[in-house]
Amino acid sequence: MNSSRVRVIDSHTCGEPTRTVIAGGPDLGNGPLAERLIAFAKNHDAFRNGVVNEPRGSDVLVGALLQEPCDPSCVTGVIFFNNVGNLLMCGHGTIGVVSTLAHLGRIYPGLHRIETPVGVVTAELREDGRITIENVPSYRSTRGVAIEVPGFGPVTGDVAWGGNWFFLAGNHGFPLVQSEIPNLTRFTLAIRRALASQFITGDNGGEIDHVELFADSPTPGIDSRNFVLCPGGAYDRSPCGTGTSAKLACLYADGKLKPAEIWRQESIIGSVFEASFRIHEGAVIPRITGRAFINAESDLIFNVADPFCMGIPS
Ligand code: PYC
Repeated sequence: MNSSRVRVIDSHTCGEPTRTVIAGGPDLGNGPLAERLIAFAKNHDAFRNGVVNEPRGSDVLVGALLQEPCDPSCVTGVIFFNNVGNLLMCGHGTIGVVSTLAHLGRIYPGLHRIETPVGVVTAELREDGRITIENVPSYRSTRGVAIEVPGFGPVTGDVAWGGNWFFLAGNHGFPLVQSEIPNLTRFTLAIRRALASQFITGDNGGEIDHVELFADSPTPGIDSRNFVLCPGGAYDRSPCGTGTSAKLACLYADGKLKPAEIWRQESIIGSVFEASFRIHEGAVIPRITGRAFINAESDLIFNVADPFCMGIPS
């Protein structure tokens, strides 16, 4: 046998793609998801590369590897990965996974629990296809961090957790429009390098691998537009579930948004998440509503005779 197959379902959530591996993935055992994530990163990086990167994928694709959950009240466990490594949590990806499970007839409208390496998230699948996820507790760890960004000058932003670590800045001087995407990408990459060189991290040294810029939206009824740089250098086509969660935590900390108030977050391509939060034991629990569409069901073929069987090495 010189080839193997990996069964995937592709979807996009507000424009941001998710490739869910439903069969043919590596065996990571049945320990806690955080341990399985470490095993995946250590032993199966070629698989990650082969599934999401060229020639089968692209920089923007996020992979979701379904796992048997430890907690039997969860419908599935999931490990998210991208073009350069793994994601601890992924909001648009969770919405994509829920749509995929519904497409497969494994779940129906109602409430579902999903295990991730950073905790259990819940998802409500509605009759109209919209999905609301309730994310992990989110919080701002540092307010008003001033950094010097080489080539661009000083920038001030907050550091916050929404399932991943974010640097969030509103006062940056760039218009958030699609024609500016190459410049926004250069700018946010420079911010990320500056954060690393100035040893600015999330709590416990957590790497700030996402940068999120905000501006007003030109669309009536929308509270804000964002541009989100993802760890591998691509920008999020969706408003970013974990990034919107981090934003809610900052708004709450600043007294600008109350529990249950709606925040409409628009992405740089104009897609929208409707967000709100509740407070549980003092923590912000974000709720993010969006919609995903299935756009492919396929078998990835891994042929050992193919020199780029496991993706193009970077
Ligand atoms: O929706 O949380 C998200 C996300 C993270 C990276 C890309 N999308």
